[in-house]
Amino acid sequence: MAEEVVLLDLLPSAFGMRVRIALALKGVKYEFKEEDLWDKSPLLLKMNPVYKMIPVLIHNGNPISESLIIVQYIDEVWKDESPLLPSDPYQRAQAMFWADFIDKKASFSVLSSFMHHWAKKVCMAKGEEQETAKKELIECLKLLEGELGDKPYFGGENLGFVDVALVPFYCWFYAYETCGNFSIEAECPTVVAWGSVSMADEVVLLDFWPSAFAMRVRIALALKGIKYENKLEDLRDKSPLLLKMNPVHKKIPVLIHNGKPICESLIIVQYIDDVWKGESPLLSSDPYQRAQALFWADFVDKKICNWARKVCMTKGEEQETAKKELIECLKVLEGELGDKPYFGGENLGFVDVALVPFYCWFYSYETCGNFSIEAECPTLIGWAKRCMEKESVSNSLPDEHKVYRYLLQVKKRIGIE
Ligand SMILES: N[C@@H](CCC(=O)N[C@@H](CS)C(=O)NCC(=O)O)C(=O)O
Repeated sequence: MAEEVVLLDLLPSAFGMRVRIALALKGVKYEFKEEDLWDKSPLLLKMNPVYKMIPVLIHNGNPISESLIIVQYIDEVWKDESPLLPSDPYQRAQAMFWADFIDKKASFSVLSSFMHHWAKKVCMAKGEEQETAKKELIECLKLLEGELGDKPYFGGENLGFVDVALVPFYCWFYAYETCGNFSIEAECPTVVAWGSVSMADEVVLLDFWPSAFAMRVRIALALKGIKYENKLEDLRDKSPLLLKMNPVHKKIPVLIHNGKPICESLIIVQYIDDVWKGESPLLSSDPYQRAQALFWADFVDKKICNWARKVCMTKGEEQETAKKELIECLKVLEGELGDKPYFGGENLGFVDVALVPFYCWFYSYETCGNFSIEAECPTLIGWAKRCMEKESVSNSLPDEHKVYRYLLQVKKRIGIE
């Protein structure tokens, strides 16, 4: 049965953020419904009649309220991915204790109306009251620093329940510091360092602008809305980082996620889809559909790349054969597309991401081979244009004339006219 997961939430709510983080860690897809807390929806009043507050998770029609209880529920229902609470009863009780401490003592939301906690006072009070609040807030954070110790996360090597409970408040630190005119970092550097590590997913792409393989990765990252550092490689003078990160093939693209390298564009796109599950899923969860998508992406690598290279790099009969074969392969892909808008169906999928980068090379193939792909494969060109209407695609692909100029330089360098 398909899971129906709905979240009644409000974007700046730290309590809502807890639930969003837990759902993202578990890779659970859900419908986000923004509430107007000044004009609460009948659904919210019905689903949380006791507190009438967000967040409320509605799982297959059943409502769950109170953020920490929701996070615990999520952890129990979606057990396999990123466990948040330890299974050991004592460790579990300890995690619950600190999450409860955060809610009782250091609960920092300025929006929540029922609280008299220190952070709220830092933001809302003045004078002596504010000074006391600042002192108490720092004291609470120092206690949390003590609990963190020298572990990277409260949960140990990975984010756990206490991390999910506390980290949403990290994005409020700036507000507290500005209202209270003090520096949390000066007082509690460890908790600030923990916050920035928890927030940061360090993503680096070793890239080369005309590479269709690298474009696949750029598109996937854009579709998932992931910020990353782009490091352009000079393939004639490869960086020590590239040689270290891809010692087997020494090729771009390489994705470096929190220090760990992933190589081979199709494997990288799959990895991105696995890690950042929530947004724009690329591969179906159905094993057969998944296998089909992998088959066609592999076909692009085996057939299209091969014949396209020959169209550009050969002459005479060899080139004529390559043109014929390329067109034939593109027609096979047209057959697979059928009358769907995308290979992925209603939305861009894995095969679309694998194939569309080659569209910005079509002009080069056509110019080198003196033929028109559009005349032979109009459906495919219609598909490519549809893909290009998406910013995640068009912003990831270079101009086709620039690609052609690059190709001419390469041909000249290796002595092909
Ligand atoms: N199968 C690889 C192909 C990658 C590839 O061919 N990269 C080229 C640039 S387009 C490269 O790094 N070439 C450098 C070299 O061969 O030394 C993938 O999908 O990532």
